[in-house]
Amino acid sequence: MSTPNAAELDLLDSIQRRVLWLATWMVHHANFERENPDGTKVGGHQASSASVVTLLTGLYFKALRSTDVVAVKAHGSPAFYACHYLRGNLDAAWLPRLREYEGLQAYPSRRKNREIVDLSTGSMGLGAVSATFGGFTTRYLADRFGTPLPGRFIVMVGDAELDEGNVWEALQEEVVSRLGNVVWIIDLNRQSLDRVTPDTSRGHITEMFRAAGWRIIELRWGARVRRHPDLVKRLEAMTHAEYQSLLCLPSDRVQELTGAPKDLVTDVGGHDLAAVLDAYALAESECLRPTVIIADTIKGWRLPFAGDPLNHGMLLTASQLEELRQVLGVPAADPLARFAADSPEGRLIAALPPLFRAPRPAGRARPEPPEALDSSYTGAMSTQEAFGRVLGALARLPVAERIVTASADVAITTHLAGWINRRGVYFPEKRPDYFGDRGIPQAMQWRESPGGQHIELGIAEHNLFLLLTALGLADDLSGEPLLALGTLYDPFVARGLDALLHALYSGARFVVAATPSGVSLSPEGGAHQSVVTPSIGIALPHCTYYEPTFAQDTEWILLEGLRRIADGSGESLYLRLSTRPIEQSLRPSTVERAQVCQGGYRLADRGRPDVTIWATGVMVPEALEAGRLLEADGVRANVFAITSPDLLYRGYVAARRGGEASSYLETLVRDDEAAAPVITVLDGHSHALGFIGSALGTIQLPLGVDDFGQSGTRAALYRHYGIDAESIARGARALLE
Ligand SMILES: Cc1ncc(C[n+]2csc(CCOP(=O)(O)OP(=O)(O)O)c2C)c(N)n1
Ligand SMILES: [Mg+2]
Repeated sequence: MSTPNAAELDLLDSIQRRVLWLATWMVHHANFERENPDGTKVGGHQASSASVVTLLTGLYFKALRSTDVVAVKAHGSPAFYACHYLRGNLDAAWLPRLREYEGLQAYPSRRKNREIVDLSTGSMGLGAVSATFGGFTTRYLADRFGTPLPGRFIVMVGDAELDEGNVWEALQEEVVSRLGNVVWIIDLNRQSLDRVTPDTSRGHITEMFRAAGWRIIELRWGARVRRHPDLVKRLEAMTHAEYQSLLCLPSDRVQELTGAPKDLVTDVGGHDLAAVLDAYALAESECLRPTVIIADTIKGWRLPFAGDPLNHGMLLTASQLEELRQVLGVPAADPLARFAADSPEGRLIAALPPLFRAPRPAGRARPEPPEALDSSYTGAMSTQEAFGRVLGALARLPVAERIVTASADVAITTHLAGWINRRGVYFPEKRPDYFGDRGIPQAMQWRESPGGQHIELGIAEHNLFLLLTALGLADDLSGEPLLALGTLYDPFVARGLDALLHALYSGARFVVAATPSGVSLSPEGGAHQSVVTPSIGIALPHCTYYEPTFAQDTEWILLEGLRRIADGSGESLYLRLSTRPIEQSLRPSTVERAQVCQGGYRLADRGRPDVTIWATGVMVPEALEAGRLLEADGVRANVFAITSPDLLYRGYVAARRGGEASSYLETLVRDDEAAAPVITVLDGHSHALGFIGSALGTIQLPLGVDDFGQSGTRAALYRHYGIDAESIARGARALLE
C-alpha cells in the first residue's frame, strides 16, 4: 500500500463525507420517505454506521487488495453499502431499498446480496469468528492444494460485540495465533446498544488479544491531539462516561471543562484518516501472527447525536438531514450522485484495484464419493460405529483428499479414531509425536502436520460450527471444494445452535454427525441426553436431518449427502446418531437405497392393519416388538422406519401446498393402510413426529421423551418415558378404543 500524500488524503476525506451522507440518507429514506404500510419503525443504525465511516473509507478506497475478503460490522451495513455504491458495484436503484423486500438486507448477507457481500454477519461475534476460520481454511487449502486464496480476511467488529464469549473461545485456539492472513479492526466507540461501555472493557480487549498472541496496533488518538500530551493524559484519565459526555456538550462547555477546544478533545484515532491508513499499512506488512487494529471512534460521528448514550436507534429529522447535506458539501441537485468519472475522486476510484472475486473452480474435477461401499454389516452395531466405519473406508479412497473432519475435543468418543489414524491431524507445522516416536502404544495416533486432515478444536461448539462455516464455503470463496464433516455430542447442538444457524444462513455446506443422542445413552444422565434436537433438525433450513437405525442406511445416507454436497445439488446434513447397538438382521434385505435417502421404508407388513407404527432411529426394535405383542392380541400392526423425519415433513407440506395427490410418506402406505390410527416413536421429543397422523389423514399418538433424561438402563428409561415395546402396544390399544 503506497503512502498517501496530502492531496490523496483530501480526496479520501471528500469520499468519506459522501459515504457518511449516503449511509445516513439510506436509513432516512427507509424510515421516513418510503411507503411504510406496517407503521413500525424500519430502523437502520445511522449512529453505528457513522462510527465506521473513516475505517471503511480507508479500506474500500485505499487499503483493500483484490485478494482480500471482508466481514463488516453488521449494523454498519449502510456505510458498507455506500462504499460499494461509490465503487460502482451497486446500482443507484438499490440505495432506496435498504431493509426492503428483496432489497439490501439489514445486515450484510452473503445469501441475499452475494454480488457485494463476501461474508455474512449479524448475530454478534459469529461473523467475525467464521471469517477468522476462513483465514484458517485458506491455510489448510494452501497446505493441501497450494491455493492461498483469499489472501486476507479483514474483520470489522464493534467494541461491545467483543462481549460475546464465542469471540474469546476462538482467540484461544492455538492455530488462530498463527494466522498472519487475518486482520481485525475494532470500532471502539465506547458504546454498546444501551449504554456507555464499562471502563474495564478497553483493558480487557487489549490484554485478551495480547494473551492470544496477536500483533496489536492501537489507534486511540488523532495526530492533532497527540501534539498535546498533557491533554491526552487528562482525557485518558477520564472514565468512558465522562469522556462521552464531552461529545454531547457544546464547544464552549467542553472548553470550560477541559481547557481545550472540542475538535481537539474529539480527535480520536479511528477518524484520523492518515492515522487509519498508517495502521492499515502496518497491518499489511508481513507478520506470522494475526493483527488487530484497535481504533477509537465516535458513534454518530458528525451527526447531531454523536456520543449520545442512547443514539443506537436515533434517526435524524428531515431538517437535520438537510443540514448534514450542506455541511458535507453534497450537491442539492443530485444528492445521490456518484463522483463523476473525470473528478479527482472519480479518478482515484477508477484507479483502485478490483475487489475480491472468488476464483472459478478451474476445470478441477469435483470430488466423487462412491454411491456405496463394499461393506456388509452384521450382528449388533450402532449408527455411531457405522459412521466411524464408513469414514474409515472412505479414508482409503481417492475422494478422501477432499474430506476434512473437525471435532471440538470429542473425536474419540464420536468414532473418528480410524479416520484420524489413517489421515493424521492437521496443524500448520509438523510437530513431533512423542508417544508414537517413543513406541508408547496408542489406540489413536496424534500425528500433527500440514498434511493432516482432521482439525481438532478445544471444547467450544461455536468454534466447531464456525469452522464448518468456513470449510463449507471453501468452494465458494477459494474455488476448492471440501467435504467437511464435524462431530459433536448431540445435546451440544443446542449449545452451538446460533453458530450452526449462522453457518447455514451463510450458505456453507457440510455434514454434522451428532452422537450420542437421546436417553439411549442410558447411564450418562440428563445433562448428556438430547431431547429437543429432532425438532431442531426438522426446523433447520438448508439442512437435512436424518436419524437412521441401521449401519447400511447410515452408509447410504452419508455417502448420498456427501455426493450431493460435492456436486453442488444438495444441502448440509445433520445425522443424529446413537451408541445403542442394533441387531442388523432386523433390517429387511429388500430395502432400497432410494427409500432410505427419501426418508423411510416399511419394516413389517401384516396385511390390512388395525394400526401403523412409525419409528425413528434406535426405537425400531421396540416398534417391531410392539408389533409382535399386538399380533399376539389379535391386533394387526404394520411397522415403518423413518430415516428422515425432516424429509417426510417437507414432503407432506410441499404436497399439500402444491395440491399434489401424495407425498413420499403417502406413497409408502397402501390405501388399505392410510386410514389406520398411527403411533410414532422416537428417542427424542414426541412432537418431532407429531405430523405423521395429519399427513396420512388419521388420528395419531406421538410417543417420545418429553422430559429431561436421567441415568438408568435403557430398559428402565424406555419404560419410564413410555417408549418401550409395552408402552407402544398399550398406546395402540388405547388408540383403537
Ligand atoms: C447475539 C446478539 N445479541 C444482541 C444483538 C443486538 N445488538 C445489535 S447491535 C448491539 C450493540 C453492539 O455494540 P457494538 O458492537 O459496540 O457496536 P456499535 O453499535 O457501538 O457500533 C446489540 C446488542 C445482536 N445483534 N446479536
Ligand atoms: Mg460500540
